[in-house]
Amino acid sequence: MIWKCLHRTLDLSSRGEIMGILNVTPDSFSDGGRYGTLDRAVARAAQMLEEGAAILDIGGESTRPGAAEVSVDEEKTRVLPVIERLHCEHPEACLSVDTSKAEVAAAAVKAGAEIINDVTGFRDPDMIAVAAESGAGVVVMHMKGTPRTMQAEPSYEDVGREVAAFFEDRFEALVAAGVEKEAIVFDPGIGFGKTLQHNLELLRHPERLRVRDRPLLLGVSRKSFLGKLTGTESAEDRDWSTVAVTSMAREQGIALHRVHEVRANVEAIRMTEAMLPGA
Ligand code: HH2
Repeated sequence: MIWKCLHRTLDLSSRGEIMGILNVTPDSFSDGGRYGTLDRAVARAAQMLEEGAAILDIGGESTRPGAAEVSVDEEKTRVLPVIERLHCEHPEACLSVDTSKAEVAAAAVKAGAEIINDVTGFRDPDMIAVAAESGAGVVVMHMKGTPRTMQAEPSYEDVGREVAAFFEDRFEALVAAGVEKEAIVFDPGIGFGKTLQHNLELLRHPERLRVRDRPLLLGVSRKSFLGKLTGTESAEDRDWSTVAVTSMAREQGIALHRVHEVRANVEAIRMTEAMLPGA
């Protein structure tokens, strides 16, 4: 199983990869404001690469429920200098931009990003056009509603079926617009318009989310459902429960993991891979 991302191809057939989160926002739920200056963001990125992240996901707008909206210009001002500098100083890193805005995505790819991670799942035709024209890898995430509305009593008849149907629909739209099949990765969007039970149902049956044989990416890192199950109030105390999910998800075949704490999750996937039958 491969993932084509602009200038490189990741081979995920027997090796998963960690995507380190770099939020250059003042208000992200667990690390908001921490990497707000260029030097601090670049230093954090270097640390994550050192710890084994193959991909860095740079985001300039928080998606937490009720977060303030950010203009195109503001988002560009936040993410582009970081991407430009990382592209120059760490050409080995595969850079991803976490955005739902086509203009930001296009500028980020120009600046050196090779992946577009869109939490709205490429519902905007302009985003699809940027993906097709650029040749970037794409992360199609499922979200019910918008960040503002998503946690207002989300309900599904069958969450797994609905998420898989969304992936199928987006796959058709992206491929019809000229995006290569091998550039597409799917993400069930844990916590995006989902209750605790919906999140658990998705995690129990990742095989139901496997659409068109494309890899899955999972973003559970420090999310509130972990706190509900383990009683950890503070997001930073949820790294151990994150690692537990990463290990099990890797065992179930999920290759890509978007996390804040890189080293522990890299070790988790390498250990799991070593124990898989036939390794
Ligand atoms: N989760 C968040 C943001 N982007 N992208 C993908 N593909 N999958 C996810 O699960 C996902 C995502 C939310 O987490 P975080 O970036 O830590 O917080 P915030 O949105 O507040 O910046």
